[in-house]
Amino acid sequence: MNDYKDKIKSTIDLDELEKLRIEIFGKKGVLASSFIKLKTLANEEKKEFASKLNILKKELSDLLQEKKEFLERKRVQKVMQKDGVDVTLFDAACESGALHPVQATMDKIINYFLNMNFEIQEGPLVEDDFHNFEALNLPKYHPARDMQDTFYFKDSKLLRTHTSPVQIRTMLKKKPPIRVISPGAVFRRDLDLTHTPQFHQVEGLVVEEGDKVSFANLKFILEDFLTHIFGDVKVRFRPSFFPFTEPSAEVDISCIFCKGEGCRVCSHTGWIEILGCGMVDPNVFSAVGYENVSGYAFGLGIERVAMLLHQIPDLRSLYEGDLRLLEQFK
Ligand code: 2U9
Repeated sequence: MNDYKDKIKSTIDLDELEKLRIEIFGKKGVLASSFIKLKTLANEEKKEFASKLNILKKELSDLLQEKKEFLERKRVQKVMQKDGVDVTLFDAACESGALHPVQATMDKIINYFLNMNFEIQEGPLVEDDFHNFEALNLPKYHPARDMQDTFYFKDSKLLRTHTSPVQIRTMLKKKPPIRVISPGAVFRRDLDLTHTPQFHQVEGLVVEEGDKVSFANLKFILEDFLTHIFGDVKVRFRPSFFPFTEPSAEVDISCIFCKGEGCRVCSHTGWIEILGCGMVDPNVFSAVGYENVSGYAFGLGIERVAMLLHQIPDLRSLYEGDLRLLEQFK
């Protein structure tokens, strides 16, 4: 039996060790037959043999366990040497990722408005006609509802074409004062250098009772916002039209590339259109059951801001997942 101690000590293979274990401890192993032999001995001899056998059993069991742990450690070391992988090692060359330029731009815009005491509101991407169009003073015959602009589902549901339905839902839920921005994805059937079928907007809405909210309030916040995002730029308001605001304006910044001198980006005008805004149309307030209130609203496309900030010429490249583009934003 003592042979087995040497055999265990000289084994260098886990499979071989397992065979030895079965030879010793198995049902038909040497220990089992020794215990059978024990029964045939006379009382005096039995006692001595049993004690020796039990000591040996313990020794063999300890030896086996020790050797097993040793060989297992060896096996792991061998695999690590061969494959060269140690996941616990610090890799100084490890590359970290970065926020997508659209997300980074979105965060920058959201942070400005959070600091200005606006709250964030989100809503469903699949909308209905009332929240996306009707309540926003976009009547049935309005061209913006055209099949060419809107993605429709079979059951008269649609993909929201702007985030304005979020503000409609907010007004239906609570009374003024309201001071919210709604960032998120919107969808339009459009694809070219400056349009993708999904893009992102941030819209803002401020409503108070009575005539407290004025165009001057709107002008102040947007001028402050645009110089916060684009630095030292001039801001100009141009009269415009939107169904949901009256009066309405489009807002331009002086071209950040040519400083207003005129270049290809600004079509030699010196100005770049950046957002739309206005005083909320009374028809919109009526649609949500608001009376005797005043408010302003604005909206801007995030991709457009990201394109200008990072000088990206083709909007589609933002969504192709090309590492050569994405790696520039680390
Ligand atoms: C409510 C009432 C009014 C949101 C507004 C614009 C003007 C606007 C465009 C900018 C570029 C959309 O992403 S874009 O194509 N937006 O010009 N958006 S006023 O007016 C609202 C919103 C909600 C209840």
